[in-house]
Amino acid sequence: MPSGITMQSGWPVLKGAPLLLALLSFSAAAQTVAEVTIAGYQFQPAEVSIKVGDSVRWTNREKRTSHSVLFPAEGGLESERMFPDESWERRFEQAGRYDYHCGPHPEMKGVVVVGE
Ligand SMILES: [Cu+2]
Repeated sequence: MPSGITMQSGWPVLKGAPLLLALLSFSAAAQTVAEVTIAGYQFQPAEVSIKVGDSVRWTNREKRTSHSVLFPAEGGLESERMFPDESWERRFEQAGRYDYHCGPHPEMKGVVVVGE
């Protein structure tokens, strides 16, 4: 067993406080991830508001239809095609309004609003 680690109740317990503090500060600085579900040919919610540095994760919950997320204002930047139960995540580094739609189903629309 590595030094500095003891077993208590079946879980390894770290003796050193510095590592614990490092873990806590890491989680405090962790970004927020807003979840958007894709189901019934809709983005739910269709509008999400986040802060700069946060991410949005889209997850396809259809039974058999694949979808994507396409941002026409950014040269058609498009996600991978998401098959059922797959997801795609994007981090937003700049404030603004990001309208998007599904690649194969342009009538499916959504928007990400990124605030300072
Ligand atoms: Cu679609």
